[in-house]
Amino acid sequence: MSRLVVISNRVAVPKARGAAGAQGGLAGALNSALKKHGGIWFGWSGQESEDRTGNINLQRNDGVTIATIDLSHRDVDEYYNGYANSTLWPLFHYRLDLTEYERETGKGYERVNERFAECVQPLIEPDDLVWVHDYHLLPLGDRLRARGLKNRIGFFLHIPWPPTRLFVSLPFHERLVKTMLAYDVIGFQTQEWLESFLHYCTKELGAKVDEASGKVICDGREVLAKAYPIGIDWDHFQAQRDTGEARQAAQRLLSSTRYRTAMIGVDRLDYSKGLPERIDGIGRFFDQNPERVRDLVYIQIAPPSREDVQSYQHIRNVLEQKTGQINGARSEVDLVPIRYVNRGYSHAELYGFFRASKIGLVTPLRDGMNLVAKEYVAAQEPEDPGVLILSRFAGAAAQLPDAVLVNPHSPDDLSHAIRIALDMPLEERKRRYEAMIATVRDDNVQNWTERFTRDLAGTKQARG
Ligand code: ADQ
Repeated sequence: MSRLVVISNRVAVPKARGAAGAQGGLAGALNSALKKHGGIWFGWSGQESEDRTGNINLQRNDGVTIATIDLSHRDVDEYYNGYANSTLWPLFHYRLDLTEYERETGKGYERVNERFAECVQPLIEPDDLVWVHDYHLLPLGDRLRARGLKNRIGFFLHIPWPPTRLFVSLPFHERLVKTMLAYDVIGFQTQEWLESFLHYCTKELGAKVDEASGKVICDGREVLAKAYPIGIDWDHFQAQRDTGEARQAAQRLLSSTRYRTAMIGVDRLDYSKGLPERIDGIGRFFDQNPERVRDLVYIQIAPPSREDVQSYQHIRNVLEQKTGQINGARSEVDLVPIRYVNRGYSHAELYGFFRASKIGLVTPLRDGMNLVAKEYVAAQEPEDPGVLILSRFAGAAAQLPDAVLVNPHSPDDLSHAIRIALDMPLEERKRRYEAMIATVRDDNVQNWTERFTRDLAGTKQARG
C-alpha cells in the first residue's frame, strides 16, 4: 500500500497520549487514514516567524509524521487573511459584495503555494499518494509538477464551487483553474459544486467531459472530477453519548430551560453561516406568535474565527446588536429568549447540548457541506428525536432532504419552519429522523477518506 501525504493549510496534531479515538471529525479521520497508510501531514504551524531558512518542524507520532513550517507576517497577511480569506472564501460562498481583489495578496498566495511545494517536495517518496486540501492550496499540485513530481496527486475542495458567472469576476481565473488540471483527482462535496466546476471548464476552457468516466479532458490532460460528500466520524461521535461530559452538558441545558423547548445553533462566527438572518427569522417568529415566546429558548454557540479579517469583526457586531434588540424587547425576569455564547465546546459537550435540544437550526446562506447538521441528527434520541431545520443552500441539504428545508434569506420561511418544528408530532419526527440517520451513519468520514484515496490510487501514475 502506498504511503499517504496529506497537505492542508493547518495540520491537526494528535493529542500526545491516547490519540486514537481521542480526536474526532476531519482531523481524526485523516490521522487514522495516515496511520493506516503510514505517511506525512504537512502544513502551516499557525506560527509567524521571519526565519526563511526553510526549517521544517517534524514530529513523529504512531507512524505518522507531522511536518509544519512557520510563515512570515507578510505571508499570513497576504496568503491567509488576504487572498484565501478575503478573496476566495467570500467569492466561493457567492459573496461578491465582500470579495476583495488585490494584486499583492494574489502574489502572496502564489508565493506561499510555491513555498509549500519547495518544503514538502523533499519529504515525498516516488510511490506516495499526495492529497491536497482546500481553497488555500488550489495551485499547489501545479507547483509540485513544475518541480518534476510524478506522483498521483488529488485535491479536495471543502467549500462550494461558485457558478461560472460569479467565478469569472476573479482576475486570472483561467490561470488558476488551469493549475488545477495538474491534479489526478478533484473532489467536491456535492453534485451541484461539481457541475459548476464542469460548466466552467467546458464554457471557459473549452474542456471536454467524458460522462462515463467523469474525466475532464483539457490541454492533453485527464482529471477525474467527482463528488465525495464528507461525513462525520460516526463512531467517535456516538462514543460521546455515555461520557459524563455529554450527560452533564445535557443536564445543564435541560435544567436551565425547564418547560421550554430548547432550539440550538452551533456555528463558527462566519458570514456564510447566516447568523444575522437567522436571528431575524427568530424575531419574526416571536412577532408572529407572541403567545409562544415562553415556549422557546434559542441557544446560539458561535466562537469567533478569523478575527484579523474585517468582515468577521463586522458580523460579530451585527449579531450582538440583533440579539440585544430581541432580548431587550422580549425578556422577562425569568426569561431571556436568546442566549448567545461566544465560545467553543468539546464534541462531548456539543453532543449533550444537541441531544437536549428539540430543534436544531442550521441555516447557512451557502456551505460546502455543514457537519453540524449531521452531528445534530447523530445525537438525537431515536425514540424521541428532535427536528432539524436546514438551509436548502447547504451541501448537506442534498443528503438530508428529510430535514425541514428552508430559505435562510426569508424571515417568514424561518418563522414558519420553527412553528412546524415546535408542533411536529412524534410520529413525523421519527419518520424524518429514520430517513436521515442511515445517511449520517453510512456516509461517514472514514468512508469518505476511503473512497477518495481508492480513486486516487486507481489513477495512472507518471504524468509528463
Ligand atoms: P466549517 O465551515 O468550519 O468547515 P462545519 O462543517 O460547519 O464547518 O463544522 C465543522 C466542525 O466544527 C464540526 O465538527 C462542528 O462541530 C465544529 N464546530 C462548529 N462550530 C462550533 C462551535 N461553535 N463550537 C465547537 N465546535 C464547533 C468547512 C466547510 C463545511 C464543511 C467542512 C468539512 O465550510 O461546509 O462541512 O469544512 O468539509
